[in-house]
Amino acid sequence: DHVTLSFPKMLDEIIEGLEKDQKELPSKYFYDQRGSQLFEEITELEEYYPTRTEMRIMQDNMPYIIRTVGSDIILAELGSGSSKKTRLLLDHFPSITSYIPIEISEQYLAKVVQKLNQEYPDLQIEPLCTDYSMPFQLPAIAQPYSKIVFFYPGSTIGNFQPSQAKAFLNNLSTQLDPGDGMLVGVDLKKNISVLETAYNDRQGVTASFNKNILRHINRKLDANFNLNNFRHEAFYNRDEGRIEMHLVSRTDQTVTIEKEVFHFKQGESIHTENSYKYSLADFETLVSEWFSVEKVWTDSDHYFSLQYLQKI
Ligand code: AVJ
Repeated sequence: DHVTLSFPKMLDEIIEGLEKDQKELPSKYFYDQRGSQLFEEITELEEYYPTRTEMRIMQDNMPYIIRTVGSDIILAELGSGSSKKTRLLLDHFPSITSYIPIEISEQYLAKVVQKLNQEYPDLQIEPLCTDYSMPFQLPAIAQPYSKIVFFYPGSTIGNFQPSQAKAFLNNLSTQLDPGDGMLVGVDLKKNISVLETAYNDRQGVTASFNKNILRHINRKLDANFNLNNFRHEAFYNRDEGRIEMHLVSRTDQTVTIEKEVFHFKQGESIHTENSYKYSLADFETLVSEWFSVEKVWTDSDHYFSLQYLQKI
């Protein structure tokens, strides 16, 4: 974990979050190997509509998507995880010059790249283990290519607050020339009960995923969170247009992280994740300083969208 989850930075970010009045933790720290696996389980849940809806949109529009994205491209995937959606593209895309999976969870990335190398022996894969919420540099590609396309599926862009999303888009766009692009999945505003059900599954996989952030901190840092002393909470915040996930303290308790002591009152929460839901118009406004929205594909329920943006 030398690149991003380096000890001092992780510690600083965690202490900073827990010192706030509303305690918070950066959601990227869900994703160690176990967290990535739990997220994979979430994507297969009946209640969690985004993954299968996005996959369906991709399958239903594949020739059109491929025509829009173009050929001889460098495909750089942000938060590549299991690369399952990329496989869909790779299987229909004869001419991806290089694939750059960008992923914070180092061991998970190594495992997935090893598998991809076996499955796609002709594909040039240049993995990049980094925290892409910070400025980063794409590796240099030796072969000729027509353009760079970032692939950012899953509505993971919804984890950023709008101001953070703009800073992120600004960073990304420094790596792009006009005509380069981004294929991005964006979850849409919808019936609140559909949203809340998706983040409160009956099997409690989302609860385990949420609590894994504490386990990850215990493992990486000298910390003593007791996972049983927190309960999962997820709800739609209508004013902010986002699902919020929290871990609520079941009792008054203290937790020590590298000699720093934190107090939790019974009922006090740690805010662990935002998942913004957009209208098509709001998303277009969000990106408009850097990108034009070239194409939008959605499902028949208008639950989710896949969008092709072009750098302007
Ligand atoms: C992968 C970040 C898009 O916000 O829906 C799933 C993560 N959190 N269940 C999301 C998540 C709780 C997911 N993203």
